[in-house]
Amino acid sequence: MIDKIKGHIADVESFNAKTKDEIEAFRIKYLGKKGILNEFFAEFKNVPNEEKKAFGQAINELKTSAQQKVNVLKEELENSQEEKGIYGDLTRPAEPVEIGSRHPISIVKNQITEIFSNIGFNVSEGPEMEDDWHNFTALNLPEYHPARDMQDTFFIQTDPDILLRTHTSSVQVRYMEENKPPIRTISPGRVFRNEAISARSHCIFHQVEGLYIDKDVSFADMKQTILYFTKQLFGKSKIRLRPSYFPFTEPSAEVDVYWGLETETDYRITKGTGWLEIMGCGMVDPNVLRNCNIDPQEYSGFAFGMGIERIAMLLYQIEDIRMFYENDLRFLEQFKSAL
Ligand code: 2U9
Repeated sequence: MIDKIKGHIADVESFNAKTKDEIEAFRIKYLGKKGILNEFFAEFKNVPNEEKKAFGQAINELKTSAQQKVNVLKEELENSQEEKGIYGDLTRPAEPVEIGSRHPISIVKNQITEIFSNIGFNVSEGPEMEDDWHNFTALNLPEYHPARDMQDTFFIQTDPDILLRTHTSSVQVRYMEENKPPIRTISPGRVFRNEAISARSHCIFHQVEGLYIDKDVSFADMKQTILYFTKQLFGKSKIRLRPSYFPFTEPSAEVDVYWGLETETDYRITKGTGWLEIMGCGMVDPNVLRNCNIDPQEYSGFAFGMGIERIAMLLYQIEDIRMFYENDLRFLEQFKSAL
């Protein structure tokens, strides 16, 4: 009997199969319910006691080698099929590819950047963690200047000299320190203000600030540049400048765009006036130029700044600024853009 089993083990070891069906037939022959192994197991009770141990070992050996053979043959078959066609079934439907969409803040930032780059502005970037000089002092906001209270600041640990920038004007201070006029640069970026979060404002938001320095740059140049920008971005060609105050510009102004009063939404967002405030601007204060090693006798310039969230909320009629930071796909998937 044991010799018979040994004969089967030899057969199993020398067995080969090329197809799935052959392997399955082999499996059934040895390991199936009515297979050879079960026949031997049924025979076990008739084996004399002194032979039981050797018999048991032999059928276990047969079982293991049959199982191993089935596994090895199946694996070989799979590998050879993969080799035959590494691309698999070319007629099968393709995997669906989910195409992501750009974040609305990036879309609007890219649009603004594009509009200004078409009239010769480059893009400058700088650190989000700033020192007091670049964020405040160089911008005509010396220590104890009351205007510093206008922007509640996040300081880094206990060092009062290191902070999270409250505006991207700091980038432009750096740019002026490193470049000679003529300067035409815009600085998009993330800024931080220690403000309570609500539907209208957030402690982290994005700005684009612009700076133009050259000989004989006038207030009229600024006005025309801003008008060009509002026409391009909003398709609106009426603006007004209201006097305002910023420590880094003099004179300073708030820019309103005439949005119109055609729809109910126009009424609501303009509070019935038709006008919408979209940015601030002004002629760069001579002190700021001096702080950045530019002679105010020789050069003048204008600067402007806007909040990207505010503009994106107007363009897309988004009611709550917090939507930008929640990463809700139902919100984000609505924005498709080539830019
Ligand atoms: C330098 C000198 C002057 C940048 C300017 C504004 C006016 C302005 C605000 C709009 C909404 C910031 O996001 S906001 O809160 N900004 O109104 N920004 S002029 O003036 C500069 C910049 C750099 C060297």
